[in-house]
Amino acid sequence: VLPMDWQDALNLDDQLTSDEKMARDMARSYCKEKLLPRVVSAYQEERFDREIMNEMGELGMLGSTIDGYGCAAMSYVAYGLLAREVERIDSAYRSAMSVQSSLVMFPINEFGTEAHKEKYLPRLATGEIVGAFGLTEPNHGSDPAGMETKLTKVDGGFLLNGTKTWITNSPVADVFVVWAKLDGKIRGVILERGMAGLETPKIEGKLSLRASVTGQIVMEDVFVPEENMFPEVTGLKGPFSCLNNARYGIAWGALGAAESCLEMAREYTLDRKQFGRPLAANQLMQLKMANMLTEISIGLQACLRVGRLKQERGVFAPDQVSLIKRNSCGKALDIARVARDMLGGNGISGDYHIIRHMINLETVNTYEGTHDIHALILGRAITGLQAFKPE
Ligand code: TGC
Ligand code: FAD
Repeated sequence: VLPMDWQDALNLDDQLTSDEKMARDMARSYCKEKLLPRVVSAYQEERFDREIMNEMGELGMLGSTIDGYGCAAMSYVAYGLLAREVERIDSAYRSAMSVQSSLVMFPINEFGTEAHKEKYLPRLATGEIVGAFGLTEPNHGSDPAGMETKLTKVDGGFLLNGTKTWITNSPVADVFVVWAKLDGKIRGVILERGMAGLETPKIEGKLSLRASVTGQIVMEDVFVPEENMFPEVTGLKGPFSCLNNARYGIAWGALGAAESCLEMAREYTLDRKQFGRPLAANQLMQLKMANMLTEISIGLQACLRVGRLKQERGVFAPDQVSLIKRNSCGKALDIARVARDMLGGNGISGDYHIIRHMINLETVNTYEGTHDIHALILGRAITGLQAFKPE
């Protein structure tokens, strides 16, 4: 009989290239040495350490799938593996990496002019500058088609008015990819900190994703030069193409958080004795861990499959990304809740990490399309009928 390694139950390792394994191992060491020691205080103090972007940049973890402009040209599977390692520590750190890579560098590389790419990508890749992505508005979250942020044509460019909210990294960002309507059509523009009329107030008092800084982008008659607009892309497929990439990374990342919860619950219940024997010797505990391992292992295989399909076909099938984003986030949240319970009173202590993952995963299950919005995307794919809104 071949033994099963519970830490790699379906032999994911065998399906990775040597470059992918190297990227994963590099990220794992970095996360353990640099991110883990700071995360408990960062979460408690609601603090995002800006230098994390420089550290990730130095290791090629920003815009890692882009070829050129100082980026690492890794495979999409390697990008997923990075997200999984980073989110083992905290979803906030994966969020910082996702936004920079998938929501800022990706659209500049995909939709930007050569001048945009040369101006921004090398510095985003090193973490010298930080980017943010503005789609969500106070009155339009799940339904960005209704956005109110508006561009008005003026001499040499546009005036931009509106408010984006719940924007990861906006208070510390140097550049902003913002989506707004021009004559009723959605367009993307690049803004820079310091433009007159642009403010980025921080949203205080979050109880989830506290090691990430979140804010608004408030734009009052911001003059945007014509050359700051993405020239070709119009409509929702602009922002949604970025979301396909970010959602894919999240699907891997959320399972990293779940793996971390399983590892901690296993270790704790092996050490902790009640009624004269380790908690892990109880069938109820083993059932919980068996369920966790099953969901994590199957979920990772699904992420790997979607990553390989992207490599083969060059694009993501968005509904497949919805399937794995929804599955990973929902399952990871369930796993974190059960793992929290397995630690009893200690389960609510920050020192044991699980409750932090659990509370973070509430955000991860909501942003980039909520669990139910992805169910409706899948429902539409199954039935051909959209259920988001009245026809
Ligand atoms: P719908 O009619 O479905 O589509 C409109 C146009 O967009 C195209 N499209 C896509 N293109 C590429 N990829 C996708 N995933 C696409 N989905 C749609 C579509 O082909 C169509 O193009 P065209 O040329 O025919 O016009 O649009 P709808 O208004 O009915 O939207 C439906 C719905 C609900 C699925 C969509 O609005 C949605 O996904 N809502 C969720 C919003 C969301 O995910 N927001 C995320 C904000 S960013 C964020 O959360 C960052 S967190 C970062 C972090 O910290 O990690
Ligand atoms: P709503 O759309 O109001 O949804 C509320 C509830 O209603 C949800 O349960 C939803 O599933 C449900 N619902 C909505 N429509 C339907 C329907 N038709 N049928 C059934 N149920 C429905 N956005 C950005 O643009 N950039 C960022 O960097 C970013 N970072 C974020 C960071 C954090 C910490 C958070 C919390 C959010 C962030 N977001 C960002 C915003 C995020 O994408 C939105 O919160 C998300 O898309 C949901 O929108 P909403 O909050 O307006 O909720």
